[in-house]
Amino acid sequence: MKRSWVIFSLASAITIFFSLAGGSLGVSFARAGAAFPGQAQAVYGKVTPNADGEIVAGPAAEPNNNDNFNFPIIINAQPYSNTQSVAAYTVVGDDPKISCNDNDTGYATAWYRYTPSENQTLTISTLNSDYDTVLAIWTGTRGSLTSVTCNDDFGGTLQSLVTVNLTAGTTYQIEVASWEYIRAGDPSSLTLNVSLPGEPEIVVKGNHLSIVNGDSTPALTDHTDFGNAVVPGGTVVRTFTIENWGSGSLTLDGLPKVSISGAQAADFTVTVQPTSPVEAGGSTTFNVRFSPSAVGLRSAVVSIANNDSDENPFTFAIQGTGVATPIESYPIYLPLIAR
Ligand SMILES: [Ca+2]
Ligand SMILES: [Ca+2]
Ligand SMILES: [Ca+2]
Repeated sequence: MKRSWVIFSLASAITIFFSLAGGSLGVSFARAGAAFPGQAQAVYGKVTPNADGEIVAGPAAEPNNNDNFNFPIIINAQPYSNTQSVAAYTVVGDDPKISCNDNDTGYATAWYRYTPSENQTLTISTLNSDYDTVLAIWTGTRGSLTSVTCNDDFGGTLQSLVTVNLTAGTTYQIEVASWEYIRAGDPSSLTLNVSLPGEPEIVVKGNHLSIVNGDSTPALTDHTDFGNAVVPGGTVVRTFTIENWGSGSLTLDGLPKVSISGAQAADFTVTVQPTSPVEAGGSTTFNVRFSPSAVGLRSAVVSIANNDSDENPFTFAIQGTGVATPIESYPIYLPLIAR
């Protein structure tokens, strides 16, 4: 087949007329400078004129995020963790069929890319994502991918985990597909983890938000700021979650497992301790009760001893504010004295 091509820039709301001789040909689109039709890459879409030779609606532009194979998130080093949303992510015509996926290509594909500088064995997982993932590792280029390995459901979860031998200098395309179609409002939080096999990865959350290890700025949003409690007697209880995003068992080896230190440590009590160990992909919770002994800002530090090699102990600051008991008011009735 013979092809012709032109390069031009487009502004919005401009109408372009194509003249195609020789029958019902289609028009393909590619980004300038990228590969063009026939080279299998960077084809943005193809439209075919109707019987009157008109193209009434062009193809949707491909997104410029890692929904698109051409815009992967580049992983530069490991251990690596990233959480993102795949809401509104799509599957396109040249997304590959995944051999371990009984749902063909799957849906809502997201792409990462990693090129190791040395031979490595790594564990790559989607543990702690909140939807049914399929994970596939490929080499090659768009539309011409060779499967290295893949996994649908790992260890009784709907998430995925592979341990793979990687060769120095080879570029690996890491694909996460959703097993099923993701509708608006469906769970769509993807967590991708890359770590050495058998390593745990601790993640601590308050109010469903990750708390950074060493966090020294308590916030109401992630419950590290407990807010106000009345002195005396008022209490505020917060629940925190410890998750294991790694592939090895996470051991909480403190005694107690969660301890409180700092200036006003006595105002904070761990009323429910977490359980240990936390298996790969698992989680546990603990409760902290704030009961201020004095008015004003009360501060302390939570510490969690564990076997995550680069986050032991895991610590974060907490605070709350003691407020005075409201003064109750009583109406006073004075006798009216007639003079
Ligand atoms: Ca996609
Ligand atoms: Ca799955
Ligand atoms: Ca870690």
